[in-house]
Formats: sequence, C-alpha cells, structure tokens
Amino acid sequence: MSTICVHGLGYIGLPTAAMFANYEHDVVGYDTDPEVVEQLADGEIHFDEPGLRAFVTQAIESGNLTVSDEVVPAEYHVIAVPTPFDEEKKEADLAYVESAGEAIVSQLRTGDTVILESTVPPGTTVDVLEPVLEESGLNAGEDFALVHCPETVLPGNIITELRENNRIIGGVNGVSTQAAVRLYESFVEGDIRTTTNATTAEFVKLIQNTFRDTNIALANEIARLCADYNIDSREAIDLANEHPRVNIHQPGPGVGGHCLPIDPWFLGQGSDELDLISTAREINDGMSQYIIEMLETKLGSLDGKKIAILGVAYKGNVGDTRKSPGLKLARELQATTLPNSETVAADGGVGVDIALHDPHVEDQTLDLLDFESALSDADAVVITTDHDEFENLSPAAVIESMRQSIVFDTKDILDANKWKDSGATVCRI
Ligand code: SAJ
Repeated sequence: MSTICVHGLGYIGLPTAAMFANYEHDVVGYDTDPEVVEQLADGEIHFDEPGLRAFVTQAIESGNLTVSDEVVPAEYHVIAVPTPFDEEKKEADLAYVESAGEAIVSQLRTGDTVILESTVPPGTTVDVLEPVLEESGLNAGEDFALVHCPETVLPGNIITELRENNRIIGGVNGVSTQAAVRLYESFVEGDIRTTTNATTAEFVKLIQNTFRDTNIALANEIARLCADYNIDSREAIDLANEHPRVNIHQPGPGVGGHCLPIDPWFLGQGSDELDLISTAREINDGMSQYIIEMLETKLGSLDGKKIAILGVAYKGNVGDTRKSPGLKLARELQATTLPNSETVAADGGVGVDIALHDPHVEDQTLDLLDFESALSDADAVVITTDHDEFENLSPAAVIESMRQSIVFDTKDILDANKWKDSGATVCRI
C-alpha cells in the first residue's frame, strides 16, 4: 500500500485515483477547480462514464480516496491534467503540466516518484516537467523517480480498460521505471512493458492514436471511392478485412473526441515529417463537407430546409461533445447557407433550420431538442453518433413526422433495407 496524490480529477485522473484506492492504496485526489472538488465530495461525478459513479463511491466510502483542493506529500504523484490544443499554432498547451509540476515542488521528497500520464508531445517529461521539479533542489533519476506512463483507456469502457490494457512505462532511467512498475502492477492485469526512455513512451502513445486516425482516414477515402464506383463501402471494407493482415476501420462523419483529432499534431511539435499524418487529418475533417454535398444532391438548396442531426456526442453511448462531428456538421451547414447571417432564400426560408438531439448530452449551451421536436417536419435526418437508442428507431414513427423522408445514416447503424421498405430514402457513407 502506497500513498498517492493524483493531480487532476478529469476523465483519466478520477477513474485512476479510484482504481488506486480500490486496490488499497491511500489516495488523495487533487484538483484546482473547487467546483469539481465540492461535487466529488458530495458524491457527484462531473462527467458521464458507465460504472464510474459506483466505482468512485466505493473508493470514497472505503476511506481510501479523499478529494482535496491542496497537494499533499505522497510517495507517488500521478499527473493527469489536460493538455489543450492550440488550433492556430497546432501545438500543445503545456501550462497545466507545468503548474502541476510547480505544485509538487514544495512537497517533493527524496525517494518519491512523479508519473506523468497526460498525453504530451515527445520530450515533455524531460524538457518541460523535469526542470520544474528540479526547482526543489532534488535531481530526477537520482533523488526522485520521474516517469511517463501514458493512459490508453477508451471512453465508455474506462474502468475495464484501466485494469486490463497493457501499459507502457518509460522512466528517465531504470530505477525510475521500476518504481512506477511497482505501483501499476498492483492493479494492471495486462502486460507491463517498459522502456528506459520517457520520450519513447510519449511517442508510442501518440503513434497509437495516429494509427487509428490515419486508418479511419483511409476508410473515409475508400468510402468516397466506393461512391464513385457505385459500390457499398461497408460491404467492401468488410470483405477486405477477411484477409488475415488487413484491418480497415469504419468510415463516418469525421473523427471526434479529445484524442484522435489532436494527438497526431503533437508529433509535429518537434518534427516536419507529418505528410501522410496531416493529410489524414484533413480527410477526416473534410467529411462534414462531404455530407453537406450529399445532402445538397438529395435536397437541392438547403435554404429553408429543416435538417435534424441525431447525435452531438463525439461517439456512441458517451455524453462527451468534444470535437463532435455532429456539432461540426451543424456549424458548417449553418455557414454554408447563411454566410453573413443575412441570406434570405427565395422561398422565404432563412438559411437552414438545424435541429439537434442527443439523449446522452446535457449541455445548456446547446439548443438541444427532444426527439419528436427535432424530427417534426424535418426534410432530412442525419445520424452522426452510434448511440444504442438510435439503432432501434422505428422507421414508420420517424418518417411519419418528417416533411421529406431522407435518412442519412453516417454511422451505418440502421437496417437500410427495412427503412427503404418503409419508404425512406436512405443515404450512407
Ligand atoms: N471512429 C470512426 N471510425 C472507426 C472508429 C472510430 O470514425 O472505425 C471515430 C469515432 O466515431 C470517434 C473517433 O473516431 O468520433 C474517436 O473514437 P475512438 O473510439 O476511436 O477513440 P477515443 O478518442 O474515444 O479513444 C482513443 C483510443 N485510442 C485508440 O484506440 C488507439 C483510446 O484507447 C485512448 O486511450 C484515447 O483515444 C486517448 O485518451 O488517447
């Protein structure tokens, strides 16, 4: 049993802190946001993740997890703070990593271990975090252990993956690496792979997400090719994947979340070699325009039309809207039809009427409608998120309330034949 201070109680830090606590470690979860600390102390979780509430409650009720707005001395400091992306510069903002390091300085003691879990550009642990921590007068690798251990969990399945996924641990030296191995082996059931280079561990995390993003871009390009050859992209990809060494991902409305659309750019922070990788990013980002073009082919001018977008979460069965393809589509539809917010259509319509619906998202800043209101008098419905709720929609009930029955299933979750038999015009990617 070790004492641990987890810095940052977000999507990764909170489940990680609860995991340590549920494996009998003595954990303090620290967050700079007093609202987060207060909510957690009241048993409230500030984001949607299956099973997390019970898991955190168990940790708190056992007495092993406490939340605090102060950093405490601990054998292990685990940093899981955000690394926001600057869209203009295409760079990571490392201010939270630096301030987490600064907060540790006064508490750091000989023999402690500092572990960075946040996703960062290669070199951050050594070039950014280490100098901050050494303001304590202690030396990394000698007086204290310093490690990068990337998280690899999939939102929607975080608790299982925290326990079961393999982990990569890269310390600044062997002693550091082994100190972190001792902690993670207390709960990780997957393999623990080590490297004595923190930068390698940072790089590995980024190329994992880059692999997935680039693969999805290939799938999206294949889908656009399939449209030109008038063949079904999903069938073609499915058949291609019969080959034992082929694993093409699924096309869709674009790639969302805080990882895949961002991490590939982190690789470019210290290198100019992002040719294929940046093209893949552009292909995935271009899917919203592709959908708009397909809608225009079906509907003619979009001015005065009502389009219902089902799904503003970035992926199925989560409530997270970060870099949501559904919201990107909505913004671009608006911009296409109302470039100066003043265009008035000949038929009297003003721009396109966009109705958003998502049963998983609670966000007062978005004008979300209930299902019936979103579909009522719609000319087209576009499914942008593969929530379970959308899979079993009744074609008759949907089409009945629409003005035109165009159903654009960008995630391929509907039974297209059933919908066609009910009179819908079904479009897919
Ligand atoms: N998507 C597709 N086609 C696919 C698969 C996904 O268009 O075939 C889209 C999704 O709809 C979504 C986006 O990609 O918009 C990202 O979803 P995801 O499920 O691929 O990944 P994330 O962002 O939820 O989580 C990823 C995971 N990385 C990998 O699988 C390599 C997760 O394991 C990481 O821990 C996480 O990033 C992270 O935190 O970095």
